[in-house]
This record gives sequence, structure tokens and C-alpha cells, in this order.
Amino acid sequence: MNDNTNTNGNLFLGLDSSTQGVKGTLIDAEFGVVLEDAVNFDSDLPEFETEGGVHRHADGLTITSPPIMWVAAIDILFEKLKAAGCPFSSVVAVSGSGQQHGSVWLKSSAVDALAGLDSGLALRDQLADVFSVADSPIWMDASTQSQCDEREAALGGPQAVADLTGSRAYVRFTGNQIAKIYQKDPEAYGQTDRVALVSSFVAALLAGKYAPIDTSDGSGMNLMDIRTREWSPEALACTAPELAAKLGPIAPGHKTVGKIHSYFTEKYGFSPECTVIAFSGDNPNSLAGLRLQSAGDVAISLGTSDTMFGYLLDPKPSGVEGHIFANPVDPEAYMVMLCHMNGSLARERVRDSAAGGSWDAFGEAIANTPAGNDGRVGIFFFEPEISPPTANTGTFFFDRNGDSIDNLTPESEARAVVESQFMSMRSHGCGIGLEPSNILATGGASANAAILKVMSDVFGVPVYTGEQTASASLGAAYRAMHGWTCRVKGQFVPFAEVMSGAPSFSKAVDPDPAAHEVYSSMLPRFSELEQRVAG
Ligand code: ADP
Ligand code: XUL
Repeated sequence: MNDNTNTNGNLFLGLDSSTQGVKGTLIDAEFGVVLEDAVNFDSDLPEFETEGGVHRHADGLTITSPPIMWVAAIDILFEKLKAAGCPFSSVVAVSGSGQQHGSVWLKSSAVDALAGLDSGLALRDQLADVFSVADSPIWMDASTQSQCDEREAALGGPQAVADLTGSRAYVRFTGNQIAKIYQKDPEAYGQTDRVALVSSFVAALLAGKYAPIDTSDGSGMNLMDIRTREWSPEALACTAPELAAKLGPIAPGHKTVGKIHSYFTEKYGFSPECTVIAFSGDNPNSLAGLRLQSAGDVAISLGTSDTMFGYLLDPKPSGVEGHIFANPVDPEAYMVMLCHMNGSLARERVRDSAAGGSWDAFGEAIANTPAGNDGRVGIFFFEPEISPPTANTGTFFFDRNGDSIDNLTPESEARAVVESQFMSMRSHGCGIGLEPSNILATGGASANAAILKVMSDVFGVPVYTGEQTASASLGAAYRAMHGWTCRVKGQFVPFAEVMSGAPSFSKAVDPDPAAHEVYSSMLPRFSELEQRVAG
């Protein structure tokens, strides 16, 4: 990290409001990370009684988070950055990242509350009454299957929904969550003036006015026409009435939202000239942070959930799985993404049950077992899985003949969870055009060398990593720089041009051809077992 007293030149701030907390990454014009800090919802805001940042409801499907907690976290983050000597006055632009799909429901009183924020008071005390829905549905929520069925029936089936919006109907996608709230709580729906995404809500907070949803995060709603990058009238019509007005405008990710509100200039010392650039989703920001620029450039993010994504120009939406999003930094391009719900949370559970809660022991277990686990397979669907789509939860073990067995040895179980995750990504990714020639690994678990080795061997390509793993907030800082440059130049400037001086990635591991061969020959059998489990 650079010396954070170096305040010469312009600084760019990226925020990331994720499931578990909020991070801030400050970079200078030479792409150096000047300062980083983070807030954890469970430990820094215990009064909201979240676990992993969320509230799990009794039905086992509904998962929510209180939006006022996200608001409170912004003040805490800025206080922490201030205490660390953050040179706020040199920040010329801020952008951000939000967990995708989560929605924030605002009453019309939000307009004045946002515009009139008083720097003498805390954000949370001024915004407590602006929400028409006190607990926001988030991406882990799986309670909208009937609304998904209705959408697919209304629009001509899963493939038709995917062709129109980039994805078939998914339970976590915001449009289906909106339909559920309209059906179950029409009063709350009626009181709602604006439905924001987590991303556009945090942008609104900083700008003191409603912010547009960016086309990239907007692609995760089943509501936007993926080709025109506008709300689809058909998709809105089968969701809820008068929705276009409640969603407001949609804009490309490099758009300026406005100047930062005086709350932040007075309280933290931001310059009144600091601009807020449209916020986007965490996965689109990771794509920006990893600077994927051409076909074959694939990233795997090992966060709370695992995602695999890549750059593409010619989208082929699938009615079975995967997502096409508008590209967050290139208005002509797309990104393709596959999401696995059972990512870090599944690895953590196995770490706790099989490796005494230690990542080191988990890594040793992988090192002590052979590639392919002697033919044994474990499938870990602790939560309903997204790829492949299934509601069948549990852990499923098979011997080398494909017969069900009760358990694996602890060491073999540690290897099994990682192997099955990457084999699943390889087979499902292939179905939507994700065939890597190299992989950039990111997210919390990309710090684990044993996990990266299995990744490289399963795909048979080298795996690279960046200087730091928090690439959603870094990507947001890069997008702040990109949006600011477009604004200053008065025209769109290619992202690659703005990023030309960014640091290169370093190779973490090369594949072992013999191990890769083991995985390639196991893949058909693995897919068959996975299909059997998913039903
Ligand atoms: P988010 O999706 O919330 O942004 P992160 O990318 O920050 O998540 O990743 C957080 C996850 O990283 C944690 O849930 C944890 O399981 C995992 N993690 C952190 N360190 C390691 C490690 N050394 N090995 C494997 N997983 C790790
Ligand atoms: C993506 C998804 C998750 C969240 C995590 O579709 O649901 O990756 O974005 O924050």
C-alpha cells in the first residue's frame, strides 16, 4: 500500500455494500491503493441482530436485511476512514458496488429526507422513516418461485424471458421480489415512491437525491430489455402496476449522478466538487476491477457465493442457467455470469466440520489427498442451489462406482467440496460460452493457495490473482475514475484507455496436466451425479 499521506493529485473512492458489510477502497491516479477500511454488520451494528448480515425467516426461504443498517454502516465507514486520515478533500469521484438484486423501498418522504440531510445528525436518525418495506429482500431470498412461474408463463417460457432480459426468471431477481411484495403487501407497494437497488440506493444517499439504476445491475432484475438497455414494457406489465415510475431512469455505469451532498462535505471534508458516478452490482464491479477485455478472459470470484464471469460481445442467453448482463464499462458489450449459491459458506461449513475451523488445516487436507479424490464425489447444497437450479438441499456423497455413501473421511471431504464446486463451474460455464483461456481469481477465498491449485487443475489453465482480493470495491474505484474521466472529457472514453497504467496480475499457479486429465475424465460422471442430486 502507498503512504496515505501522499495527497498529491486526484483520488477516487470505491465503496462496496456487500451482504456482510461495507468496504471502502481509495486509490490514487496511479492506481495505488491509498487506504482501505471496512464495517461488518454483525459486529459493528449488533443491534440489528443479523447473522452474516441477514435475517433468515421461519419459512426457510425468505432472507432479508434492514436497509437502515446499510445506511448506518456508511457513517461508520466514513468515520473509520476519517480516523485513518483519509484525505477526503482530494477525492474527485466516488462510485460503488452493491450486492446484486436486493431492493430498497422508499416512500415519497425520502426525496426531502435525502435532499435535506443535516451534517449535525447521523444518517440513520434522519432516514429511519423513509422505508416502505423495513426489511429488504436480498439475493439469498428464494421465496418467489410462484412469481417466477407467473413471469415465465406471461412472457412465453424460460427461454423467452432469457432472450428478453438476459436470464430466465430467478427467485432472487428483483422483478420477482417486486411482484411478491405487490401481491403480499399491496399497501406497502402503494406507499412506495421509488424501488432502488442496493447500488442505486447508496448512490442516492451520497448524492442526496434518487440515482438511476445502472444498466449492468439493472440486468439482474428480469425487467430490462438486455438489447435496448431500457425497461421492457412487457416485463414490467407482468410484475406490478405503475412500476416504470417507481423504478425511475436507467443509465450506463459511467454516468454522473451528481455532486456529493453537503452532508458529506461538512461532516467528512469531501470537496463540494466531488462527483458521484452511478453505482453498480458487485459482480459487474468485479469485472471492472479485473479489467476483463476480451473473449477467454474469465474471472472466478470466491465470495459469499461463487461467481464465474467473462466479457463478451455477442450474447446467447440461456433459458436453463446463467446470466447475461450489460457490461458496466462498455455500453456496446455484455458480461456473462454463472452464480453458485453454495460458495464460501459451504467451504466454511466443511472447514468447520472437517478441518477444525482452520483454513490452514483445510488446505493441508487438500494437499494430502489425490486429485480426483480416488473417484469419490461430494455435493454440498446447504442452500437451494442456483447452478444447477434445485431446491434439494443437503450433502450427498458417492463412491467411485457412483453409489451413495454416508460420508467421506474429513480430509477427503475438504477436497470434495472444492473439487465439486469447480467441476460444476466448468460444466455449467461451458453451456453459456464461458470457456477460459486464463482465469483471474478474486474474492475472499482466492487467498487460499490450495483452493487455487484445484481450480487450475480442474480447468487446465493458469490462474492469476491481483494485488488485493476486494475487487468489487477496487472495481468501483476504477469505475469512479472512468466515469469522472468521461465527464471531464465530455465524451465516452474507452475503459481500457483509462486503465492503461493499471498494475498487471501475477500468476498464482499453472495447471498440472496429469491432474487436469483426471478431472476431464471424471467430468461426465460428476455431471450425471449432480443431475441426480438436483432432480
Ligand atoms: P463477499 O461475497 O461478502 O464480498 P468476500 O469476497 O469478502 O465475500 O469473501 C468472504 C469469504 O472468504 C468468507 O466467507 C470466507 O469463507 C472466505 N475466506 C476468507 N479467507 C479465506 C481463506 N484463507 N481460505 C478460504 N476462504 C477464505
Ligand atoms: C449474483 C448474486 C450474488 C450477489 C452477492 O447474481 O446473487 O453474487 O451479487 O452479493
